[in-house]
Amino acid sequence: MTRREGNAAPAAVDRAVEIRLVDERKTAMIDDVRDGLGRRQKELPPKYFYDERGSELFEKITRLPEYYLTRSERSLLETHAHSLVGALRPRTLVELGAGSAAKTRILLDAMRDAGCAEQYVPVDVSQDFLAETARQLRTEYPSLRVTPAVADISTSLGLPDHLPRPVLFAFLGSTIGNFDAPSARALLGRIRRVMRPFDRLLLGADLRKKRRVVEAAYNDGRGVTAAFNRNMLRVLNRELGADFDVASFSHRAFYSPDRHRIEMHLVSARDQVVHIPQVGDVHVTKGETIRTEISCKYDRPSVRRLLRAANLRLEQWMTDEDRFALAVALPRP
Ligand code: SAH
Ligand code: AVI
Repeated sequence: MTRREGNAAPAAVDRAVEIRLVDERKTAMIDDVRDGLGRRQKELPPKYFYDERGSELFEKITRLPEYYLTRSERSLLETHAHSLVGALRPRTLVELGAGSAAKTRILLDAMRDAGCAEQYVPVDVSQDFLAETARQLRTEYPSLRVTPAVADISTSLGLPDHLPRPVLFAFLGSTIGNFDAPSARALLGRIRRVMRPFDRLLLGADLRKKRRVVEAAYNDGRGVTAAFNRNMLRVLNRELGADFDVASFSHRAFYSPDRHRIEMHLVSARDQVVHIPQVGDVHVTKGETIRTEISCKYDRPSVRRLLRAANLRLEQWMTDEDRFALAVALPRP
């Protein structure tokens, strides 16, 4: 049964659900902040970048000359979408971390051209941004059923019960790289458990390459990535009533070749105490950093291993001059 089919008046049910979701988000945020800022290397989960402003800043990042990821993935999708969709003929596209779904239009167009497009389920934590994405897509694809799901995919996918099969699950943009290995395995395992034999996963993965190229992508000349990074503190100030002095934190991003990942940090310019209601006082020393994101980079064997650990099998591997890869995976029995 969907939410709107219950006995209570739909508006009242929706309001109650919304209040519960806001409460749950706040409780989870307090737990995450207490846990993350209590560690020796302070850290905060990257999902808190994405309020409406954060999502818009990310969109700006995708247009930066240094940020090759989006352009590479787009060109791969343009080259391969029709043959992928032609082979699978998915009736549903589920997209995790959909954001503005800018590149998704390439898949949706291919599904429409193949005459198989029935339903699109964009899943994202960024509630208002997701609602706007869904609104625009309903206008652009009037015969497509667009059913957005607000969910934190690190705990649950939040999918509707009955989806027309086969389903193509898309996890694009190399967002998988923002999860450490155990969380990435758990997330892919969650996807695997809702897959049926003819469903497929389309995974975007940024590839290992020269340090200078990767570091430039996360240290753009216009300071958009720095603003995106600092936005997390603004989110915590607004949602938790914290008093981070945002201007006293600077952006740092570096590639760790041993761990094959970018780390993004906020560096404190001075000794300070941050007051966070329901968390307490957090002491930050001059030069101390808060890690806000990791962005793992892959090669074919590491993607294959990651998929395998989640009981998925790599079926197809497409790359764009070894900058970025699209992997197609099927469920192992
Ligand atoms: N897929 C798009 C957007 C990538 S940005 C692209 O390829 O350009 C990452 C997206 O994932 C954002 O929209 C963000 O809100 C969402 N996101 C990040 N962490 C998430 C989480 N834990 N659960 C659900 N969505 C998440
Ligand atoms: C969403 N994610 C894959 C981006 C990345 O490249 O890791 C987020 C980002 N962080 C800084 N710039 C972009």
